[in-house]
Order: sequence, then C-alpha cells, then structure tokens
Amino acid sequence: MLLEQLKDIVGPKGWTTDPGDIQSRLTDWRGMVRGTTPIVISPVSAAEVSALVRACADAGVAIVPQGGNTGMCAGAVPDASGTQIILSLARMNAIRAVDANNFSMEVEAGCILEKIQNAAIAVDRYFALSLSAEGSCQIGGNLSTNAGGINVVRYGTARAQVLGLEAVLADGSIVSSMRSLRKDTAGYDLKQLFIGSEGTLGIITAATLKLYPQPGPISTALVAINSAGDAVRLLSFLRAEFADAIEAFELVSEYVFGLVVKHIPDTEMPLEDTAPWYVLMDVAIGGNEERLEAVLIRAAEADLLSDAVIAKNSTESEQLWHMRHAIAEAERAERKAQKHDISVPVSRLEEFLQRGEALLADLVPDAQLVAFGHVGDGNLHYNVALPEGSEDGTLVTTAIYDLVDELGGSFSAEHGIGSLKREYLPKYRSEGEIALMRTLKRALDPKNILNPGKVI
Ligand code: FAD
Ligand code: 2HG
Ligand code: ZN
Repeated sequence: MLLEQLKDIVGPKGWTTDPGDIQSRLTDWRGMVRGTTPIVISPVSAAEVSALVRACADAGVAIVPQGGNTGMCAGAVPDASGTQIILSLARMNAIRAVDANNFSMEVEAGCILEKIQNAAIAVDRYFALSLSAEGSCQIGGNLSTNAGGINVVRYGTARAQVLGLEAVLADGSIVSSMRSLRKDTAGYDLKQLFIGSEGTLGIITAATLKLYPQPGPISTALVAINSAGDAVRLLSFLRAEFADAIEAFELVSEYVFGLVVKHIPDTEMPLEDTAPWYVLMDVAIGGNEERLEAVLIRAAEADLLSDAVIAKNSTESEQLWHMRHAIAEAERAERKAQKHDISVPVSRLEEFLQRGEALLADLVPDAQLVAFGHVGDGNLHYNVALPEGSEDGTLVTTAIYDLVDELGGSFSAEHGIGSLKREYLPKYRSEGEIALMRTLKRALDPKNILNPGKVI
C-alpha cells in the first residue's frame, strides 16, 4: 500500500525494486555494512520529497537519504530489517542559478561535487570544496557530513561554503532559507542544523553555495620530511612566507605512498630517496615557482625538509595529486584498516603521533599504521591495519580515541558518525551535549523516521 503510494508520487522513472539496480546501494563504499530495502525512490523536486516523507511519516516507515554513497561511516545504508526506504537524491541534480557578481550558486542536493566545481570555473569563479570522491559524491552528502577534504586549510569545511539551504522536515514540510547573503543575523541560523547531521534531522534538497575568486596559478610541491612534527613546523614557516596562499597541505607516510604505488597503475614516487613522511602542497603564488623553490631551500637549511620536487607543469601536478587522491582506493585494495579520522590541535600533532606509536607498539605490535591526512587542519587519518583475524579492533580504537580526547581533539573530525561510530559519541561528548542532541532529534523527528540508527 505505502509502496504503491510512493511509486505514484514519483512516477515510473522515479523508483526501482529491481535487485540488480539496488545491489550497490545496500552496502557502503568500503563494504563494512550491508542492509536491505524494499525500494529505492528517486524524486525530482522538493515537492516530491515532501510528499514522500509525508506518506512515510503517516505509515511510520523510516527513510535513509542517499547521495553518492561514498560516505566512510555507513550512514547512507539501510539496516537489515528490510523496512527502511532509500531516498536517492540522484535525479535532483540541476544547477539552478549562478550569480557571478554575488559569488554564489544555487544547486540541487543531488549535484555531483565536480559538476559544481566546473560550473564555478565556467564563470571564472571557484568552489572551494575538494575531495578524492568529488567525481561521485553529491553536494547534499557533502553538506550532510560537513565534509572536509584538501582545501580546508584555506577555506574551511563544507559548512563554511553555504549561504542558504532548503530542507524537508520529518513531517514533510519544506523549510527554505535559500538566501544568498553573507550577513544575516535574523534569528537562529537554521541551515547549520542540517549541515553535518547526516540526514537525521531533515533531507537537504537544495543549497546556495559561496564562491570565491579563482586562486590563480597553483604551484605544487612534494616535500620529503623526517618527522610529522617537521610538517607542522614547515607549515608555520611557509605561512610566515605565504600567509593564506597555502591551498592544501597534506601529510602522507612512506608506507601509504608505497600502497599507492603497489595498487594503483601508472604511479611512481618522483623523489629518488625515501623518507618516513611526505607533504604534498599547493600554493597560490601566481605561478612563481622560483619563489617557492627559494623558500623551500631556506626550509631545508633550517632542517625542516630533506628533499623536494616542484611540479613543472599541470600534468606533473596532476600526477602528484593522483597519488594523494588514490590513497583510500589503495588502502581498500590492500586490507581494510580500522579507520580513525581524528583531529587534535595542530600544535599537538607531534605529541599525538609519538604517543600513538608507543601505544600501538604496546597494544598490537604486529599492526601496521596507515597514516595520512590534512595536517593543516590537525586532521589525521590514523588508520590501523590489524593482523588477519585480530580481535583487538575495539581495544585499539578506544585507546586511540582516549588519547585524542586527552589531547583536546575530536574522535570524529571529518567523515561523520553514521552507524559505525555511533557507540562512541556518548563517551566523547558531554552529557549536556548528548541531551541537547536528543532534544533536537525528538523535536524535529518525533517518530524517528529520518535515518534512524545513525549518529544518535
Ligand atoms: P552519502 O555517502 O550518500 O551519504 C552520507 C551521509 O549523508 C548519510 O548519512 C546520508 O544519509 C546523508 N545524506 C546524503 N545526502 C543527503 C541529503 N541530501 N540530505 C540529508 N542527508 C543526506 N570525506 C571528507 O570529508 N573528506 C575527504 O577528503 C574525503 N575523501 C574521500 C575519498 C574517497 C575515495 C571516498 C570514497 C570518500 C571520501 N570522503 C571524504 C567521505 C565522504 O564523506 C564524502 O565522500 C562525501 O561527503 C559523502 O557524500 P555522498 O554524496 O557520497 O554521501
Ligand atoms: C581522504 O582524506 C579521505 O582521502 C579518506 O578522507 C580517508 O580513507 C580514509 O581513511
Ligand atoms: Zn580525509
């Protein structure tokens, strides 16, 4: 009965129950969780989303919003009950308007991130969010997880790229704050409720995004360093030289680049000698490679790096970034590691890594650290590949999160909570914070039909 109602709302092109079509939507990108669903429903407008949610609310049936399904915490996957409905935003993929003089763009939630970046370039503007999954993740998913990526060091996370938002609430009503203002202090900032809440408080249907001027020619350098602490000191050194022209500053361990070379075709390290760590950086200084080289030479004289290569052209730059963007794929091909997308204050990264190393040596000496990440934001992917058959996963994860917590960091800095990290939220957030989260969830979704079992 409900299924027939949902089918009528979206018409014949808007739904599928074909197991072949549905398969890939039932499991997350890493294959950690598998669920089932009776139907995948794909509306084309906020009005259709509204009608679908109203029908599900009346029937008390849960909805799992799904974007590109590239999330790392299994937040877009239904549970195993077979009752939860997947609502895909894939057909809501229009760029509604671009206002070049206001440096803003209105998009539907199902727009692929790369399409948005290209639409900005087409009017000589820049959309600042960039991550390895940009060819398949959707802006609705990016906003729902408050995604980070490689440019946060300069432009902030997804949250900072939003001027306005449209969302459908759990009772089917549509709330639109699709304003394109940089200044607006009228009441609560409602859009921020939905950003980072992983589909548990509402379904994002559209957003007004902030654009920037093009940063101009980018110079890319790969730098070899002896310790992760040197990466932090190098960043401070470079910031004194280049202020906020550092567009990206990514740390990668020797082991991790080794995984990329092993699993990803046509990749090789451009530096002859190996080093324990590398930093891959983009600097927007008008294409002045001589200046970059001179500064890196001074950094080497200050013992902050041991070797460096500067890309001579965009092809070389793309090759270097290809190595970085392939890391998650390479790690997946090798072995599923325990993922920890943690953050600590940048100034405490070195201490975190030293203490983390000692902790792992003590707890699981046979484990392999798979560490890389967005060091400019203090956000590391401190992933740990445990020996086959090991049952120490929870022990290791808890020990790492405890250390992060002690250093004033966050156990979940980039990918969200989803279903995989849900048990840890009450441990690392105060009672007051958890109580307020529950109050918000109850107020906005009293029947608990929006992505139940996720986050809280
Ligand atoms: P999905 O995976 O489909 O969904 C994610 C969550 O958002 C789910 O809870 C889902 O229910 C909810 N959701 C989706 N759309 C909506 C909507 N319209 N309204 C309400 N809720 C919705 N993340 C980073 O932050 N930084 C990175 O650098 C990064 N790199 C990645 C690299 C790779 C190779 C991969 C596979 C993933 C990476 N991710 C990264 C993880 C992931 O968070 C991002 O890919 C992206 O933000 C998820 O978007 P999506 O459209 O795939 O969302
Ligand atoms: C990245 O920075 C993503 O590449 C994925 O956030 C991190 O695979 C991971 O652990
Ligand atoms: Zn990341």
